Amino acid sequence: MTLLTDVQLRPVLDSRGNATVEADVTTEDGGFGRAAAPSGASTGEYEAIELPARESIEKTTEHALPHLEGEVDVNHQRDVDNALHEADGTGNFSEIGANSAVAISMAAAKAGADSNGVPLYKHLGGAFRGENFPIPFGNVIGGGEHAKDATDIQEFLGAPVGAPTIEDAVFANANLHATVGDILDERGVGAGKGDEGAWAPPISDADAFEIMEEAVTRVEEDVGFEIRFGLDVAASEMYEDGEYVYSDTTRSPEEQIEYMADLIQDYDLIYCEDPLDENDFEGTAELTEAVSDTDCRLCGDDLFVTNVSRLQEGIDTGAGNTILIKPNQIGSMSDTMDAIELAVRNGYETVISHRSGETEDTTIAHIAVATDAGFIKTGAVAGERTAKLNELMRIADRAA
Ligand code: 2PG
Ligand code: MG
Repeated sequence: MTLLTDVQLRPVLDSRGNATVEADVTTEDGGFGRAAAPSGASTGEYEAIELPARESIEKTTEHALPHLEGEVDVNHQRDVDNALHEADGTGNFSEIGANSAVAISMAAAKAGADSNGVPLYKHLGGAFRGENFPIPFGNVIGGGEHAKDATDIQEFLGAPVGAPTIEDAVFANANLHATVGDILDERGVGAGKGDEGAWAPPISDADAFEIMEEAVTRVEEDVGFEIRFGLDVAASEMYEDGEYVYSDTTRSPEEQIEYMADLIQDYDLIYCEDPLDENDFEGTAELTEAVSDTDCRLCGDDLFVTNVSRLQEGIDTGAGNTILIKPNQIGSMSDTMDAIELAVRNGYETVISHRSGETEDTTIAHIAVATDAGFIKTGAVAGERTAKLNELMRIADRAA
C-alpha cells in the first residue's frame, strides 16, 4: 500500500502554444510523478472530452482531488482511475475534463514507479528484452487539419521496418525528414512545417507520394535497410454530406474504398490510418477484406478512439486490423491498458500515439515498451516529438 498524498495541477504550454494540464503526484513514501496531457486537432467525435485547461483544473481540484489525496494506492492504478471516473460521473470525463484526468492518471503511474524504484515501463508490466522495439512512424509530409494549404492526406509516415535497432530507426526517420526537405528544395517548392514538425508543402497528394518514394529510395541506399511508408488519411476531416471532399475532386464512400485499396497496393503501404469516416465500420471492414492479401496495418484512430466498446464493434464487424492508442482519447491509464489488452487478445496490432499538440512528456514511449507494441507514432523531429524518441533510445540503453 502506497498512499497518494498530494496532487498539484497547473497549466503549462503545449507545442501549439495552448494551455494544457500538467499534474504532479506525490506519495506517502516520497514517490513523485509528473505528466502532462496532450491535445488533438483532428479529434474524433467519440473521444473523451477535453475542457479548457484552467476550467478543467478548477473542476478537478474541487471534485476529484478530495477522492484521491490520502484515499488511493498508487500501486493499484485502477483505484486511482476509478476515483477519477466516480468524481467525474459522466463516463467521458466531460465534467472534470479528460485533460486533467489523463495527466493525473499518468502522473500517478509515474509516482508508483518512482516509489517502487523502477522505470515506468517496468512498473506498467513490461520488461524491455532488447531485441524488440516499437517501429517509430515518422511524420515527414503533412497537411489536413495540421497545416493549411498543404496535402489533403494528413500524414505521410516513414516506417523504417528493416532497422536493426531503435537508434537506427529513429535516425532513419530524421534522415527521411531531411531528405524530403532536400527534394522539395530541388523542386523549388518552399515549405513550412505543420503541427508535428512534418513538411507542409503546397503540393498535391500525388506529388507527395512521388516525393515519399524518392526519399525512401535515397535513404534506403544510405542506411542499407528497408524503409516503407504509410498514411494517416484522417478521412473524417474530409467527409462532408456523404462524400470525401479533396482539393481537386470528391469521392463517394465506394470510390474512397477503391482509392484507398489502390494506394495501399500501388505504394505497398505498410500502414493506413482512418481511411474512411469514423462512423463507417462497414466500409472499413470492406476495405480490410479488399487488402487482406497485403501486410498493410489498417488502423482505427477516430474510428476506435482507444475505446473498448468501439474496438469491440470493429472486431465484430471485421473493421481494421490495428488500433491507434492515445491515452487522452479515453482519459486514463487503466482504460488505455484495457484497449491494448482487448486488441492484443483479438490479434489487432497496436500503435501507441502522440497527439498533434504535445509536451515533453514521455509516457507513450514507456507504454509502447511495456506492452510490446509493434509501432509508435510520435513524429520525426521537433522537441516535443524527439522527447519520446530519445526516451525510447534511453530505455534501449537501460538509462531511463
Ligand atoms: C492523429 C493525430 C496525431 P491529432 O490524427 O493521429 O498524429 O493528430 O492529435 O490532431 O488528432
Ligand atoms: Mg489519426
